[in-house]
Amino acid sequence: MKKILVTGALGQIGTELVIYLRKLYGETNVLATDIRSAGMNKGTESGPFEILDVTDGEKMFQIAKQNKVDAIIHLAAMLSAIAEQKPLLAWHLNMNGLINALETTKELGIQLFAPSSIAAFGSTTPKEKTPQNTIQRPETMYGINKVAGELLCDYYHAKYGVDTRGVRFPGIISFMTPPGGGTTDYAVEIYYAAIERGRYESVIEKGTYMDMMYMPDALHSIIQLMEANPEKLNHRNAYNITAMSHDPEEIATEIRKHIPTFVLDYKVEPTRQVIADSWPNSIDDSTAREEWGFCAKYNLETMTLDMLNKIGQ
Ligand code: AKB
Repeated sequence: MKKILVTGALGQIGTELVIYLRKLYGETNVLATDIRSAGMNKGTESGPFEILDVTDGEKMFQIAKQNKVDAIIHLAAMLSAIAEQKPLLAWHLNMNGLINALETTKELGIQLFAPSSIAAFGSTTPKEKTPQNTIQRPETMYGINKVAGELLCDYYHAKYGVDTRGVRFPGIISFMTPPGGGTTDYAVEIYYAAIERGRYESVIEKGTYMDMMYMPDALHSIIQLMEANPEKLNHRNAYNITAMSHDPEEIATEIRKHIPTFVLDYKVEPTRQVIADSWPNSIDDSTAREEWGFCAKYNLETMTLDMLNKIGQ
């Protein structure tokens, strides 16, 4: 049975991924790691957990070696909006964390999943149906980290044969653990606010479209790509994937089908808006569909229904 180490296991994706992986591969075969203690998170407490600061390469290597892991899923990162406030810290965490994961997987001859993001595109990238291979000149520190990360993962694959794989995640919507410091976070907050207060003040302007995906599709995509036949993977780092593209108004309209009195106001936050304006309106994920069968199940309608039900419970 495959043994997997997850970094950033207490984050938005990590929390749910660890639970999902443990169901698939067995409790003891998934080692959750994070810079914080697992006591803060019930789901991750059920199996092995180690404190790991991903900028400590020696510790990452030792933990991976001692636990004889076959793969690292490297999720620890600083997201786009907060990275604009702390660019040097973002570079340190995002780049050194990744280089340590690449060195560890190279030395141990194991697999690496390192996610990229729609942030890897910039304002000179074609905005509609952004192709798999296109201009990538992002204007944010996070985006620069992501492009550099994609190139490094390809480099380690070509030069050292490391089995690196990655996707360009859109904004991920979920109800278990909130995201922190991202530009797409509003699309999660809006659901909580709808249930708790019946109104929401969006930091992102109406008419701003960004790609989104519901968590179950994001989790499935990671496993599907990790298990895909390597011979079919011509664009390892990283594949465009998406499920939907919406602006705040469209999400609000969908919420109003369930909460008719829901009110959406705007208090646009300039930092996040500039970032959102530089990202694609919608990306083309046909390469992921062709090479490893990616196919999202949730759309805005089915996701909204599930989000409201789960938050309302
Ligand atoms: C962010 O908004 O920074 C992230 C992302 C799209 O990578 N959710």
